Amino acid sequence: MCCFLQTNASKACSFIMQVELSGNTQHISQKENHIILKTPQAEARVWVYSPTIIRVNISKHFNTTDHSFAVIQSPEGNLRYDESADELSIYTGELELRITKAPLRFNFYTPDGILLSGDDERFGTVWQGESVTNYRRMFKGERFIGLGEKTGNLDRRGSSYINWNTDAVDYHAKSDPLYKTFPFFVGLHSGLTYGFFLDNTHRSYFDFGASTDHSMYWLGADGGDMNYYFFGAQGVAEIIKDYTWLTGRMEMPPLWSLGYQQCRWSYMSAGELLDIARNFRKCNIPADVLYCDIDYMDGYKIFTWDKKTFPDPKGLIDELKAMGFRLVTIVDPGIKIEEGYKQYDEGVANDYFATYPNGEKYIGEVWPGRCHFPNFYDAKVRDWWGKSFSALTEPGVAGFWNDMNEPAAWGQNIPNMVKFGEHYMPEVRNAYGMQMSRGTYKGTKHLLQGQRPFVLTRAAYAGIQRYSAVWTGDNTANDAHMLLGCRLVNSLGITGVAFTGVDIGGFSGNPTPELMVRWNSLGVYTPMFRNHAMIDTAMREPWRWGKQNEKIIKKDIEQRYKLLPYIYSSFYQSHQTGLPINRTLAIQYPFDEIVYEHIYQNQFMFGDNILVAPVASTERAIKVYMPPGEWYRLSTDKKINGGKEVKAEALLTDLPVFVKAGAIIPMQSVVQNTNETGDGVLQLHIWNGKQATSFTYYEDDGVSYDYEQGSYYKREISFDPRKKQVVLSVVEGRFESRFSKVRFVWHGFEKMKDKVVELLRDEMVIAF
Ligand code: NBV
Repeated sequence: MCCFLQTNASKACSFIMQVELSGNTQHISQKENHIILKTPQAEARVWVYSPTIIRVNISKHFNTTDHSFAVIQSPEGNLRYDESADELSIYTGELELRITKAPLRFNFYTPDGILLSGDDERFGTVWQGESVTNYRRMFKGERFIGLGEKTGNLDRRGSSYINWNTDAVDYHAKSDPLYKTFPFFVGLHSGLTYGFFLDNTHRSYFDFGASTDHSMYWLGADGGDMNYYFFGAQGVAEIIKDYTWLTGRMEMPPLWSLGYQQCRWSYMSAGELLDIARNFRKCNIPADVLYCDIDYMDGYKIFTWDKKTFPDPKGLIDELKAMGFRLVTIVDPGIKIEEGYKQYDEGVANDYFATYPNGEKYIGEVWPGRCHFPNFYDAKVRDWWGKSFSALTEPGVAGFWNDMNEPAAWGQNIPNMVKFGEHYMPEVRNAYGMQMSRGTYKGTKHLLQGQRPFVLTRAAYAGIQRYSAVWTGDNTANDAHMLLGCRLVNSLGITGVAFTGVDIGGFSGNPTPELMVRWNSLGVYTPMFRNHAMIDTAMREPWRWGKQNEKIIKKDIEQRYKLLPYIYSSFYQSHQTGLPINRTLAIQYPFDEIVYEHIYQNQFMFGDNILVAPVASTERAIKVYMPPGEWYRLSTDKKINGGKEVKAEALLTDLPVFVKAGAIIPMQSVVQNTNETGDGVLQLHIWNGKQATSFTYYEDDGVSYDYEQGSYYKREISFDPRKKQVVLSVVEGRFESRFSKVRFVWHGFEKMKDKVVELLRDEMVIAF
């Protein structure tokens, strides 16, 4: 039995997996803001979203609904195109799409007519049953980066991936799929960049030449349309900006969520949590956040408290607050089947749960036992879910941790016929965690009356950055996982998710003291710095590792707090531009081959100015790739000429961290938590360099949304080696800085003494 590829049309064939090509264009029309091309098999629609973003949707079903969980922008009106006998061309000024009519093929060109990316000439878009695949031409030397939380190498070429949000218990350094779906990647070849976002929530596939020859790669999904956005901007950072314009950017996070976070499955009682909090303060180890994992609940029923072990949640949270701690509690989607339990009763009464096609409610087992699962795709259900958080916000919970939302049920195999409203599970599964987080975020934002909620989620789909931070699930206490974690975080950054973290120390297993120390030193340079561990593992708090190691970990956590002004300003940059905090070197140096070498692929920039070289806990020296330019080792101020590989010492007390020449890094004195104002002196560290540089400094109250109404403090700080001066521009915004003085700390300058002056709102010019 076989089927033949027919370039003209699909021929009748009894074979169930018959291959259908998209065929030849027979009719072209224009409707409002898009063009429609019809073939006997399919319909393709094309929209322009901006001069660098074009959307193509090729469908067999001529569907009328056009919904996206990810995209928040609308196309431009007035689409214009040129037509010849064979082709149709859409030119935006920055990108050209040429559509071949017979067979129907889509090719994207730069304004100078160079092919950026396009269909494989032979196959283009193809269906087999309901599954749709786009075969694309692959260039010599083409690299691919992105897809978010995916194991493997920075360069995805030669690898294949599946998106199917999974509770990846015990995942390892090669497991796939994990918890999240980001069907977005950047292609790099011939000094050119492009981005590709397949907006389809079905199980999807990406094969970057892993299973084909070197002329073609392919991507597709089990159902839905070949619905993609093509990004033609030049530069990886530019593409990330465009992608996050399309799918949204994060709000400013609460400042406290950038402090040190201590978690465990579980602190079993209010008493235990308070002991942990007191011990942080006793040891003078800074920390801002403590967590309640599932055991705080009554029988794992969401939105309840165990009356014996957590008898007075408000009293507990008040005591924690008095010590400068915020509490985050976990929620899972599974609602226990138990009459008299509020969420169960309400969910049943209003039909809020997933069902079988005959209307019976789906039952799966999770922590509480037999459960129903909310249909988070329905706005009413999200609204109800959001309101239920009052059980947590009333006593004072400030952060909301969304777990098990792939969704997970014991056995990990929710039947395909389970329905969420009108959708069968496989159509929308990959967006379940995102829609749960959306309900959580909207609901808690409302309940907190003007305070920023901190939302954390395990499962996600493209666009999650609008609602939540993410962490990379149940990693393991070993070096491979620590290093993989850096790649996962870096890759999530390419797909627009800036607020990310891993379980520092490893969720399962017990880290060696060396691993714990090393991982904490990397935690300083991770957007979310959270230590977490599985039940029945050794306790993980900083003081559990012997006096000597406690001292090192304390120093690292102090370093995190010193860097908060820089980190907060970097979050502001993400909020404005979508650029991540942790950036693979491929963002700034996409065509530098060395960046992709396996020994260097974990390196990353932390914000604009800091380069971090992760090292296994067993190593005391490492080879580091220093990109072109001059650099300094952060701990010693030793100058290094870049554009080469160097050997760097990597003692457990001193992670190899480097600073760019000309860097401006605002810091502060050590505080024990972010409520403290410290000594009121903003420290401006400046590393000498040959080029003029600048840094956008940003501050606000760190907790409210007043910044949206102009209550912020923003100024440009520039360093000019020729004029020999540092200039702080006039302050923009109404907010009063929490600093009253500024200390200039000079690095790599000859005989320069620190200088402390009054911090003024007017322009300040400091000569050196
Ligand atoms: O709630 C318990 C754990 C949690 O600690 C972990 O961070 C999640 O990823 N949760 C998974 C459920 C148990 C998994 C074995």
